[in-house]
Amino acid sequence: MSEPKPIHRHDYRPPAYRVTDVELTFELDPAATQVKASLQLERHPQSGDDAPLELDGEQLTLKHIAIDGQSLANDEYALSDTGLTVYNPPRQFRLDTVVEIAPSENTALEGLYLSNGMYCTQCEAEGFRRITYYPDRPDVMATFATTVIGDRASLPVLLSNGNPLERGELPGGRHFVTWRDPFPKPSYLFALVAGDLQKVEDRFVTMSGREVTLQLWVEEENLGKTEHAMASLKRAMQWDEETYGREYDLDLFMIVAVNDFNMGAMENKGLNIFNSAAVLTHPHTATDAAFQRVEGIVAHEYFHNWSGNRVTCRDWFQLSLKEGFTVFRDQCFSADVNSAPVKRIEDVAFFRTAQFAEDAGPTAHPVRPDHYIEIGNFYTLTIYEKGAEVVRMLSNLVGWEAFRRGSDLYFERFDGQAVTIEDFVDCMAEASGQDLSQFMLWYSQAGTPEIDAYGEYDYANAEYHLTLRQRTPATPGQPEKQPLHIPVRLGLVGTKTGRDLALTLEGESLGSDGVIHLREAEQTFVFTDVPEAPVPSLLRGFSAPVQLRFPYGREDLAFLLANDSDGFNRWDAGQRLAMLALDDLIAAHRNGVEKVMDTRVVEAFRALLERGSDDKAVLAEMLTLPSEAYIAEQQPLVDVEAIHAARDFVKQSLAATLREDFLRVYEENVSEAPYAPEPDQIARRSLKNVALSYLMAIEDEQGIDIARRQFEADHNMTDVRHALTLLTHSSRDDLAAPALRAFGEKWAHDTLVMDQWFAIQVTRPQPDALDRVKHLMAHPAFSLKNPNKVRALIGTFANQNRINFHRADGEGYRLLADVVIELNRLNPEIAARLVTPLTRWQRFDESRQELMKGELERIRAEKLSPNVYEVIEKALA
Ligand code: B3K
Ligand code: ZN
Repeated sequence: MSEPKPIHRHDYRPPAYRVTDVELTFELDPAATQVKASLQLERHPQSGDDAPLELDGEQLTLKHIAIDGQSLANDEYALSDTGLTVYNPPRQFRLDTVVEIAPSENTALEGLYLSNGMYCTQCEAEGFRRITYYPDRPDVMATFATTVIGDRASLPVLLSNGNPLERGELPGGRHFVTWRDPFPKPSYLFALVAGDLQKVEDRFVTMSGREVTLQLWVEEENLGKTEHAMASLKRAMQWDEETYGREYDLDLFMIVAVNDFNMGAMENKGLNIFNSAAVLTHPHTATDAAFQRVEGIVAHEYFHNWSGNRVTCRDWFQLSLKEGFTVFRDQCFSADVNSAPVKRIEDVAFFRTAQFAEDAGPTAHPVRPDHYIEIGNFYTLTIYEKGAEVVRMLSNLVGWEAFRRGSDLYFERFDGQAVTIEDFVDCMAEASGQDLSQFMLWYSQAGTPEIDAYGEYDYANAEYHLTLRQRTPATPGQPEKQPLHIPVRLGLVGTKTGRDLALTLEGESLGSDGVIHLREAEQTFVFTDVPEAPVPSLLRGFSAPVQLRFPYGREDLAFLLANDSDGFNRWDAGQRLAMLALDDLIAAHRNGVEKVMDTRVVEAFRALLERGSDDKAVLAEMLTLPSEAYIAEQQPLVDVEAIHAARDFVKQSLAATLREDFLRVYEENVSEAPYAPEPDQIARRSLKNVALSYLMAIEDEQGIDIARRQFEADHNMTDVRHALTLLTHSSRDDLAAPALRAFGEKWAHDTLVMDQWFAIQVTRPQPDALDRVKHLMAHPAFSLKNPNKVRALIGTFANQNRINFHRADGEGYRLLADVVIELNRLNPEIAARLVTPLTRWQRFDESRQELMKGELERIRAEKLSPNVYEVIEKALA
């Protein structure tokens, strides 16, 4: 077996031929769909006369090939497993091909496949080559006309990109629809859907007064779950007009919900295809978190119409150009329409857990990678979330107005083109007049920068000296790192007043909340006219994706938790305070000494509970302890049991001491109002449910009673799921079993709710969790072919049930490896993603390291897809 070879960014060459127009005709059939393609091609002026035409193509059966109507002789072209070469084509010509493909056999869910009897496509990044022979690269942009032919009775709805041109009947009970997309696009944005679907329709009038028809296509039983997505879409359209001056460009915008989908959703031009979990909601089936996720993803895909579709990527190394920018845009949108501080807290809490872990592991890569084997492995937290943090830093560095001018320039200058990250950053530099050359290192250097900060108050001179030292640890292939340009937003909080002091740096006033620019390996910033000793509040709002350490005392943190004017840093002070206490308890557990709860943490929590807050959602976040995954990220070596025990101990101690407060907070926030996914209601529910978690931590009768009643009251999925989780995770089977049974029976017909039912059970801390996973894999609602099921059951277990996945006997690892081996054959993209927890073996004790590596070796012995091969090779390098 030949090893797959990496592709290097520096090897980029423009295509030898460009495609101007494409005509496609699909005759749909599960086992033998016929795809006719007619491409108008033109040789690039810089390519030689003898340049062959290279087209990508995989798993296609070629039936016919002709140039300008002349069939090609066998020696005029060559076929391989990965494509088709045509020798000596003319300078300008039409290429006609006919191929046959088998959607029903497509379990990888790339290209054209079947989901629940519905035909659908996923072409990003390289799925179009499984549909027809084509230069399947983002820098080839063409207009597409697509005719879809199918059986009228079973496939009444036939969709593709753009506008419908023509439709009609055909012999044999078939019908057709022809679509035309006037905007030139790369093949990865092609889409086709055919099935028995129903639509919900609405309209949006753009800022220039054009009317756009909005359609959401779903299976009939889901018609009642579309309202929120449609409302979100309209909000997103309006937000993009108001915030970026961008309006929608076609007369029709369609979203289709499908059950089998590798990712959340896909931004195909005019025809977004969504994982049903990322679009369907109903108060009884979806939690607040799901409502918010749907809103964010609908917006994200819509925003891609400009940041991604109108202006796209030159090559896949530039992926973060569209993804980082679009995530930044959807984050700002969600912050604007919900609680901004909570959105930031949630995003950063996730980022510092999951992206930091990626950056510290064997698959670490820069926001713009230099090479890859399989681009499908690079839809990562680094490309998406760190990419968004980099764009956020840019917007903060140049200021919103210059950023907006820069984005206007970018969209206007590059409209209809496939461009690079430099093109984007150059627009920002041009619009702001700033030198962003050092900043570019954020795109090329992998790893999480660490900043060690020290501060000293000079009473005699009323100065505060702040020294920052930066260092980025080595990552695979990048042993040496250079100092980055890091914006650090900060305040100095006066210890007497509890207020932000005015910041004066080298004679310049920065207001009371300012940004300093760290560019050197070490820099000291001297603030003058500081009238009292301050506690520094550093990296406010997480102004850069770094790990910042400062030798805070616990009093300092309690002080910031109570006084910091920056909501984000107030939360962060609480997290840091809890971390100090947790560190002690982890050590106590390891040393076998009695655990003692830090009273300062208890008092800080008591103060929070008593004082309350205007923003209940922020308060709920402040009362939430760092997750086991985050705690693990902060340890030099992960001690799974000690982390679990320490966190449990803190939770129970807080619950026991502050029981009355939690009870009061719970009761104050109960509401009978009809469910709405609005910020105020969501905030109350989260606060109430955090309180209930504490009450259930000690499992006293009153807590149990409340949880049971909340479950039975059946008001909305947020409350029901939370109560069910607490009952299921309790130590009492007489609580868990009946609730799970009732829920499972009630929702057996709803695949998205069953996903939640799986996830709730496999996160149980009880030692039977692993057996349950195995048992549930045989459940009729489970299928390895459905990515949502795999994520809900296996992914959730491996990523969120740390104590059981990392069982000392290695059974958790073995189970994961077994599933990865099977999925490697069925769906390589999902398999490569699922194996991630095993790749982090370096973080654990020796015995677990051996067990994890053993499983990785066992996977390596299989005949691997390029996806899994690349991840395993990195993990074992
Ligand atoms: N652009 C898609 C990514 C799909 C790629 C799958 N291999 C989703 C998104 O970021 O909007
Ligand atoms: Zn995206």
